[in-house]
Amino acid sequence: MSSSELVAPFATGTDAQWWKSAVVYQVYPRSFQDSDSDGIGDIRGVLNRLDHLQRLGVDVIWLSPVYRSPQADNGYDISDYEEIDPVFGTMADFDELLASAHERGIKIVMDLVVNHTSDEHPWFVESRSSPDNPRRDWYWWRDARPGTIPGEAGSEPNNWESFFSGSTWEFDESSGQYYLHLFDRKQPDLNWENPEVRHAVYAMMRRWLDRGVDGFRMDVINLISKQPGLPDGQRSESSRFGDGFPYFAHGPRLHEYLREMHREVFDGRDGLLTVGEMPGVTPGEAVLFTDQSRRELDMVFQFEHVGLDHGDGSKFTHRELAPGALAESLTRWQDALAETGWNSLYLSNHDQPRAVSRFGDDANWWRESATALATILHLQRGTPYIYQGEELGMTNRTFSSIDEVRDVESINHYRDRVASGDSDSDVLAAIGRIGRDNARTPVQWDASQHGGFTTGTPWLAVNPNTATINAEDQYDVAGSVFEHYRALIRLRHERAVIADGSFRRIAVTPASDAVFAYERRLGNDTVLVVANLSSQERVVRLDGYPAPWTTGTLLLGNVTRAGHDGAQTETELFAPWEARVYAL
Ligand code: ISL
Repeated sequence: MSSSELVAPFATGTDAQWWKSAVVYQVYPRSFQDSDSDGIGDIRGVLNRLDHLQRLGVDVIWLSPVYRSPQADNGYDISDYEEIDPVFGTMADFDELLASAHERGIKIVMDLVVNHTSDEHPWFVESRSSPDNPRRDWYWWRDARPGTIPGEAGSEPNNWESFFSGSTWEFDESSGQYYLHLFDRKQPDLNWENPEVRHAVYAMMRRWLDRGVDGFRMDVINLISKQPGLPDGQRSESSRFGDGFPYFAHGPRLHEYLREMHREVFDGRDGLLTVGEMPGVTPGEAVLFTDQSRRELDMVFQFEHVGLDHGDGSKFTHRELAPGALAESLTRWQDALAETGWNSLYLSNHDQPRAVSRFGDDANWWRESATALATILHLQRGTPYIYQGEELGMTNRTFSSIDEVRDVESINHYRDRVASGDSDSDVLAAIGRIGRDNARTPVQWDASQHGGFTTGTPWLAVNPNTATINAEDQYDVAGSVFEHYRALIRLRHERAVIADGSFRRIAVTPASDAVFAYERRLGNDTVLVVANLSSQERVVRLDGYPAPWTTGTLLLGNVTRAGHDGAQTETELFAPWEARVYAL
């Protein structure tokens, strides 16, 4: 493919809210493309695949962490914010990637992981060295619970449970104190109460912007302010831990910190994008974080729709996804941020299972459900995010042994549950359904053994279905998942109504949970999306709405058909997972 054949990407221009018509693509570098045969993806690998991203037409790359890191959590444990980890390449490679992406009109947004560092970061090494070290207070050090013996189980300063199993407190023999880690024990939480910490982070962010990067995706940024006193969480009968979430999320100084960061880092700079990852954020709070006049963030990642299939207590406890629940949840967020604020739109990322396996029907209607889900997501009001491989319809895999699993969260969970008496096969089944390694198998570029990802041995096995699901087989193939994504991106770039229009859900009769219909409107321009999100045929009739199949123009669909029979009919038969987009 010569570069003249490539679709020119969206011209990002100078408009302050350019990201309203942009589409972001997440690269998880470890699994994207290996260039040096060590089995791990790297920055030169991303460079080698920029054609793919340009062909797709995306405007922005969100690059998961490439900083120096012991890789306890695949780079979300950073030991140097200003160096590139040798596993991913060098700073020269990074600069070349940035320049090359910019030449193609693609921006690069960095992952910013500042709720915690690695325990190997010099700041923590100093902090740990002695209770009087000037950096002691850069992290959360606490004594054992009064009346207990330091270091014994149950002596932790409070009863919070880590996201990655076990207590959030790690005992440090040499000082007899504990440090806080909401994630792995190799990820100590920074103490944002300390202004020196905040200003060190802001200075580091400014240096990246000076280098030319285009913004930040901020890892668990809603956890940086904690409730003073770090109170015990409420305990349930089933656990020795309490629920610390109300005390470590959305703490009292969160808005203050975000506004300070904005002032210190972003004021006076144009063309940037900021998105805060915020597990547990409510629509009301999201409006505040993303209200442009408050000068906090451009958008947030909310978690409501990716929690719909979580059972009580943990994500590993499954609850059947209720029909219609996804559309209902997405609609609630569209309505809540209709006037003020802005949504980010996503179905998957490196922490979630594959969207087509989770929300679609990858066994029977793989192509149809992957494209239907893409359609309903991308044409909402908000900025869509594509996670690598989603544009190919990549699926979950199965794990037949814990030895095939690499993710620290899944491995800790496995250890914990098997020690408590759960069976190996039950725990593996849960990991196969919801575990993070589903998303982290390497990108499937072609049908060869390792999918074109590496000529070495991949760090995590490539899904064997690369034989049938891969990029090479989808380029320029009408109706392929890839070409469908490409068409959706083009629609956003070409039609102001997709970027800026209002959203309104349209009811259908007979009422059906499976059908998601909505209208986008800007002035006289109206686009209507109708999708059957089920594996059964559905007869669709829109409530009090002119039948688009007789009055509208079909802009995009995912099922080939001869066309409407021409009769003036209010109802229309939708095939399983059929999605259509009409201009009215
Ligand atoms: O995947 C999850 C566990 O169920 C989420 O709770 C996840 O841990 C949460 O979304 C925060 O994710 C981010 O921070 C983590 C890192 O492991 C994730 O990869 C990152 O996206 C700690 O940095």
